[in-house]
Amino acid sequence: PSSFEMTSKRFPKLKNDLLLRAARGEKTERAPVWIMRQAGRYLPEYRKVRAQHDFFEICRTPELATEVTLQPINRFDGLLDAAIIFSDILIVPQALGLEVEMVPGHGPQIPHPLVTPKDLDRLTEKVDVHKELQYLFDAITMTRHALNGRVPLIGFVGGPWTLMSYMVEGSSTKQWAKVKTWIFKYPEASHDLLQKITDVCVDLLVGQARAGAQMLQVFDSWSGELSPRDFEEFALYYLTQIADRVKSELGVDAVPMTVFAKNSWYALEALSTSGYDVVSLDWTQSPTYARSVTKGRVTMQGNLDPNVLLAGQDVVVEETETMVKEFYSGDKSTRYIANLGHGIMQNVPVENVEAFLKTVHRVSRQIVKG
Ligand code: 1CP
Repeated sequence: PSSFEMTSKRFPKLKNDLLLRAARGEKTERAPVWIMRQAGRYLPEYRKVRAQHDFFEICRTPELATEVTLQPINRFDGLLDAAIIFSDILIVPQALGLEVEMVPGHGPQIPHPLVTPKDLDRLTEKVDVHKELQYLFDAITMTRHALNGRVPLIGFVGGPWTLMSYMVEGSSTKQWAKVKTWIFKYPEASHDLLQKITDVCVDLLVGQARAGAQMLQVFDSWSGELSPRDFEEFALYYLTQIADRVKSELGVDAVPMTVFAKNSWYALEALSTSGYDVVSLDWTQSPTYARSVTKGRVTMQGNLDPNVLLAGQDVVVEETETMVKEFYSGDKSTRYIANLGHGIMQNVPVENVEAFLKTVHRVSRQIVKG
């Protein structure tokens, strides 16, 4: 066994396994809850670390990544049921040989994006994730120890389509004209690129689980830009491949996996049979609709509009209560993990986050108790 596998056997015992039980479809005494992008700019303690260090420097320094991952766990002590490792989806394009900068106020920028299929020659032929991204595995192992079993640790990657979008657009242009040109004008090269990205994602997820991640999430944040047919060909095919390959490579050590294909409401049924244990929902589909489509095959995660947290605390409580009740709809055995429908915004008041978490605890516990 590798050094990771050796270390993993000595991890502290998990004291709160609500998230993992909910993911596997087991009964929980209340809904587990965590927040996409919970470690980040809405926290003053994060901004303090960020003022002293470059974004990717934090990712690459296990001590800093561990510190930042634990910030929301410590601040909302006992209220969060998961930690998610501090990193970014864009470490995959970096491993493939593209330069990525994090420009404050603008998000990620790739100064030399892929323009035509000829540019695929610029990508690293065969990526060794242990050479390029070992720091992530080290950060995960260190964080898992530092968590001391308080909550499970989630590892993640970006979905291949979303990563291809960044690699071709060069930033989050929110227009997708360049990457759409690729799929319509160069479909074969697009598939070559998506497959290359997928191979790295598989290795990266397997490595994260072996390093100590207890659950894995794939963020396909821009999948909703595709037509249903193109989603199937350019996104779903690779998402399914990731779940299959990661689970078979991990074998008996497989961990639950979540897929988040934002705005791809039309694909909900397909996603619920794509090999993932959990489907993370954005706010554009109602819990009632999601229940009726997924029929208990998977655990549903989500889906409060992140903008609700910008309103008053009374609104946060009311909206959260309505969401939780609708997910359960009177059925205590509903497979459910509470979350937002997308990442938390940077200007959210911290008290509203606490109100969201406390409301999920209170309302879901009440429902399950009956
Ligand atoms: O707490 C956590 O959730 C862990 C850290 C995390 C995660 C899961 C970060 C830190 N990024 C991500 C995933 C990620 N990154 C996604 C998928 C989830 C989502 O859609 O929100 C995407 C699309 C990115 C790309 C990215 N990186 C963006 C989005 C740009 C856009 O177009 O909206 C941004 C702003 C970043 C930078 C970033 N990543 C993470 C943080 C805290 C930040 C802020 C950068 C800073 O501190 O300057």
